[in-house]
Amino acid sequence: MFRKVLIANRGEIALRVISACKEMGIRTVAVYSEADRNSLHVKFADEAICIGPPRSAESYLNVPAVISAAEIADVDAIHPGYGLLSENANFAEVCRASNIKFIGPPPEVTRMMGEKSTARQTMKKAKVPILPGSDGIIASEGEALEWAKSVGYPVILKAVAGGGGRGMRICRNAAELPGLYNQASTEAAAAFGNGDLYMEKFIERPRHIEFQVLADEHGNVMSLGERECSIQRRHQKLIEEAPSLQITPKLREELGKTIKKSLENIGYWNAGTIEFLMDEDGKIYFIEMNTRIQVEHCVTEMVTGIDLVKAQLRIAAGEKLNSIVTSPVEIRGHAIECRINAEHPEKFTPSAGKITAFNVPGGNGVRVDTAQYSEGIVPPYYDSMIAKLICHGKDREEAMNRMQRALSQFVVQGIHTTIPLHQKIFADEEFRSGKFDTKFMERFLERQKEA
Ligand code: MV4
Repeated sequence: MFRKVLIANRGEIALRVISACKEMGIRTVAVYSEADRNSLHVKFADEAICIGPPRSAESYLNVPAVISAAEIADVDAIHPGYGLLSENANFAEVCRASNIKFIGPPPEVTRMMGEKSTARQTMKKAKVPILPGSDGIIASEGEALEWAKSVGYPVILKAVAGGGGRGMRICRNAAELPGLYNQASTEAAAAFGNGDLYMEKFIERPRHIEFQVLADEHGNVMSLGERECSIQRRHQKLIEEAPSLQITPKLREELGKTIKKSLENIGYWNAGTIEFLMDEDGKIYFIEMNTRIQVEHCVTEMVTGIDLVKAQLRIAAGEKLNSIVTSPVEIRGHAIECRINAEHPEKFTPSAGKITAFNVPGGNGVRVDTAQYSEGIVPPYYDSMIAKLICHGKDREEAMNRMQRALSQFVVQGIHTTIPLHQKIFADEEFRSGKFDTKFMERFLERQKEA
């Protein structure tokens, strides 16, 4: 096992990784920006190194600064967390060249999956269901028109380098396609430095369902079941749960097997997530793969009892999956996560500043992952998520009731948070019914306006 690990991240995920390391007897090195001097990840790591000014581009995203810190501290490995450098194949390559183990998949696979149309083709070859769409990049408006005609409108244009909704356009007829093609391409070029597009049949009211996988460096892959992530606003997830009410044990088993085979073929390792859309008929289609640990990994941990971050560390140290997960994966009960953001709950504008009071709920079936504390500062430079509140119950009903109880005991003063918004969602009949799709938040916010 590693002697010493550097955590190239901040906030709750940096603390999450530090916690896993502490329990495994691994020494930890935090890196931090000037704005994070008083952060808990700095306080709880064995060592901490300042790597630059507040802005991420000058600190957490500064590859030479992170690598220098790793060399000075003489670490064996780097855990990138999520976001920041976690899906940067160049960073993983620099780690490899510097003889530092990158805790994640090999850079070749990260690069391939980052190229969304290539990922689509790879999954198609492995018999994972994909949506009707283009075979690779669409080079011109003319080609786009041809594909749209063969696939049938509506279609969606997506950036090959994209993800998270940027460089995407929904197109409903041939007349509007050329304009939307140019908009999407221009937006993608500005955002990702790559304007290449591909195309899929557009699903009007999809559910977003994703499968968690673990894979070791000896060719063994395992599915840990799915998460339902349809409650989102502007491509930011607000609530995630496991399992999904839409996935039968049979479908879970079958998809799990298909996913396992597909990832064995490409030489994937470490933790990963396969994203699917489910249409109104319950058919499920691959859309993209995330080659990192995700924010919402905790709901999978709660229902499987598997510590995913410890698993990541053990996989990266060369252990085999069957020594990490020693009994068959079972889904026990139901878990739901609320992302608590420092935002105005109605305007959704960021709310940075000093937290004057902070009370975290606890008790049976409640988990809070946060790096915030009373008198702490929420800096304006980073993602607005300040805590994750995760509740487990014997079934969805108990998990929801527990969440309502825990939300009522979660006190954050001095800044605005999304806690009041979450309380309203958990009182909403459509949410409680479990029958919703990615358009839920639009409908919900309309209902709130009327009320
Ligand atoms: C789609 C889709 C419908 N059909 N693909 C959004 C983020 C990215 N990961 C994939 N996304 C979507 N892909 C097909 N073929 C619907 C979404 C989607 C969405 C699209 C436009 C505006 C808001 C959206 C919210 C959730 C999902």
